Amino acid sequence: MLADGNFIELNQQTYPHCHLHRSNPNDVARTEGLTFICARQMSDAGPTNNWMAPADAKEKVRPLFEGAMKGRTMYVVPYILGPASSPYSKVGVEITDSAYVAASMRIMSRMGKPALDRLGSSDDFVPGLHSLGDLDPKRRFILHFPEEKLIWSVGSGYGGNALLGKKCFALRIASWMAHEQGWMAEHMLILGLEDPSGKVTYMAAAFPSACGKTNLAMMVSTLETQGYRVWTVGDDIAWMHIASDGTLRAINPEAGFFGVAPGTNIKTNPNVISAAHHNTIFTNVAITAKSHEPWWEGMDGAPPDGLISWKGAPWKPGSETAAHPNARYTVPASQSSSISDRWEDPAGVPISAIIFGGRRAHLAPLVYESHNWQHGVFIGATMASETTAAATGAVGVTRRDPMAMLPFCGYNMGDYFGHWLEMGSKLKNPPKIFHVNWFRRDADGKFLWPGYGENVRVLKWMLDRIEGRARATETPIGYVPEPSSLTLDGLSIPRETLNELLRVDPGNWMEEDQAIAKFLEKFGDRLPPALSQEQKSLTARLSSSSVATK
Ligand code: TSX
Ligand code: MN
Repeated sequence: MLADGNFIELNQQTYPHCHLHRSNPNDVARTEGLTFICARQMSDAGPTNNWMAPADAKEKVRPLFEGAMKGRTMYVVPYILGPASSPYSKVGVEITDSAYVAASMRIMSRMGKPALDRLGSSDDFVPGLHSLGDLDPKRRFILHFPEEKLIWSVGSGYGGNALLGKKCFALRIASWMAHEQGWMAEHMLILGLEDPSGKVTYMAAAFPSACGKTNLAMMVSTLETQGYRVWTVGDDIAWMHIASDGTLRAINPEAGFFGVAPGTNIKTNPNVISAAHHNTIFTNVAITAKSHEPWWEGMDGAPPDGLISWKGAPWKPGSETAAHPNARYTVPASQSSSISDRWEDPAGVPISAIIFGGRRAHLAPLVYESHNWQHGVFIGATMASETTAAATGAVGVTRRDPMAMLPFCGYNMGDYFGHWLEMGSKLKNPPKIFHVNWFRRDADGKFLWPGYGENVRVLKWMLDRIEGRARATETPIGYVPEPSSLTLDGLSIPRETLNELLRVDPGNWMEEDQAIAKFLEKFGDRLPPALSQEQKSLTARLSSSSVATK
């Protein structure tokens, strides 16, 4: 890869065994418009997915593979998703003509011999066929055949389109399998919150993009002196099964972190910064011309002199960023000092809380708890984030992203909501479901909550709720913390700010409720009746809007 230019060597003193890969400038992100669920019935892909009939898709895309690998090296990449010895893990085999994909899969999965050993002579694996093709987006297709558990991807070498174990298998194909087999494949981080006695409580959390999921998964607690610490099990995907004792057990199907670099620094995520100093592949970051060290916007202060942009040209301050906004690090999970000692537990970790969230400038309180599992599923199904980056269009537009699965649910999302409801009824003591919003602003546009390591205070409140210690106030949307039940010592948050963080405005929520009702219509007769009932109950509670202390 060094010889053919696929890799550029980084500074081997300060970044040992680290390399830079530059992708084609027209191939820098997942392409959802070119991603298809090829189920026999269009209705099984549902209203939120692109669909092609399986035979039509194969006929259309097969010619793009013909001769595509001529003169290239073909890599056969067997891999395990999940700990090698876990009954919940699954095997895939990816065929690819990209050395970058093969090298990345070695970090992101258990690749090679462990996978062949696990597979033996079994044919129980998900085949994935990948070719770079000619990288022309007009000849790019990411196809999923869930009924035969098959993936075809051509025309892109970018992570989520090309590392077929990640979004294609671990989320889209796996969510279909999970629906068939009675488990869950979710776009969730998994963390453990250690309390002063040393007991660890595990939580899984789903957020839309740009909410800092990886940062939360690897958070450095500001309550460490009080004995509260956060351990990382995973930062992106959770596979969750109901164990024989009725608990929900989560494994991380991945073995690495494929994270967005820009914005990552010693303050926002110290653990990943120190982890990504060795054995790391960087994609589309800038580098310093003299010392060959990676750089990106938001790493620290001003850009250093002599930067080479992600496109390989000398960079000058101006319109384009030095690193691509979607530049990435690919780093082994084991290298994070926050990694949980149970991150490879074959039995998974028991999940006590599920957290949904989003970026809401004025609507959602810092945290609230659902009345029960069914109400929690309604909260997840209707979660939304307001857009920030000017690059993605209008700022402040509300985008609904149910369970953060909109681009990743491999089947009809109405059926997916139904599956969530059914899972809850099978769990002996279902996890509590919460919603968080780190992004509420005051009238001047200032963030009300300091976020980052201080979020442990919100996690602690959840733990106290689970253990029956913390008091909450019932509101039309769920239970919000009684201000005194939040641990705020060492933080100087004025009482008015706290009230504003926890406020539920019935007027604003009535507007939200109308938007939710409209959104749910999209799922037609595949929407579980329980969710329309939840929506109607919300309307009723908002109308009467009585507030009582539980
Ligand atoms: O990741 C974030 N988290 C979770 C951290 C564990 N971000 C970054 C989001 C983009 C990926 C946040 N941004 C968080 C947060 O909790 N909160 C905010 C908003 C915010 C930004 C800057 C400040 C405070 C809040 N700065 C100061 O208060 C000085
Ligand atoms: Mn993700």
